[in-house]
Amino acid sequence: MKVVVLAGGVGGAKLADGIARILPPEDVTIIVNTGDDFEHLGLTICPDLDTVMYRLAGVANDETGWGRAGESWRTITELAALGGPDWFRLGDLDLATHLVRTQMLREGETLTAVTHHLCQKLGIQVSVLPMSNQPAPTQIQSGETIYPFQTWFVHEKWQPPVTKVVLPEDVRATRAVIRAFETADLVLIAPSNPFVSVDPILNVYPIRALMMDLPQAVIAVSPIVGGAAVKGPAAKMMQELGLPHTSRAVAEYYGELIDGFVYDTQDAGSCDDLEVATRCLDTMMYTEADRIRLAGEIMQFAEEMLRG
Ligand code: FO1
Repeated sequence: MKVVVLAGGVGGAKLADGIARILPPEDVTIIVNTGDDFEHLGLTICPDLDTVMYRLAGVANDETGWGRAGESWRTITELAALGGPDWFRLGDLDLATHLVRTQMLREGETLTAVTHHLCQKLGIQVSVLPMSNQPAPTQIQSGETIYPFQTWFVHEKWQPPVTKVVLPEDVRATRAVIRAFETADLVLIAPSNPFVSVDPILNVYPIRALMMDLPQAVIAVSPIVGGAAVKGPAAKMMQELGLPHTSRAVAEYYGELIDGFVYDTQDAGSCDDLEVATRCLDTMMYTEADRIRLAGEIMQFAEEMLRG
């Protein structure tokens, strides 16, 4: 069964890893949000691509969820001593990724080609695709102020209340992304932030239309457990955007886009009367074994759905 996973951030990377560990590599494509990307210190930084690649390569930093395991901070420490900006923490190993990516982009390679190169060097066999080769920066409007995403998320610690998530116009999917949707039997929306990890992917033309039209099944996994986000600002944003911060509200937010919805046992009973098929599972992924178990249970749910 050919599976496409829409992923951004930490939760997305974990489910992508679980799926990658139980299916043949040629059947798995991870489509990653690039709305968090930005230019910083002259480097092109792609946090969600890196979080997904590092997790798939087994070198992710489990404490922070981003960056590399076993990281050192000599360069950023000296950079700060020299008066450079150190609000966005760049580790020494992580910097190597940004340097290689920036150099290859400057030589005219596409972000898709750069990502493929990095995946090969990191020993990743599944296909990891940026949603687009064009810059597609997400901005956060808070009242009269519009923040670049990383300024809001890291520098302001996602505290400014969100009035609106501002997504770019006219961003187009790559041919590889379109082909992945056209050959997919199943599309999984990972437990990522619906507004700043998933919506930016759906905003890329023609991804939302492909997901609505193609006969394959679409299953979303709730990033909200017990009324809170497992990690990050999703629940806070739901409140600020006037939505209940519940897993049910996530299912309703995705609406007709999804055919199935996976939510956590902590919310058992809250989604039973939804129109879409639902499955109540332990969705917490603390360990690799958790990631493999959950991926298997979701695939079983999908197979039952596809068998009809
Ligand atoms: N998130 C932070 O909260 N603080 C940081 O200093 C930080 C540095 C960083 C460096 C590289 C990278 O790939 C990600 C990094 N992140 C950091 C996470 C980043 O803000 C992502 O956009 C979030 O994980 C949301 O996807």
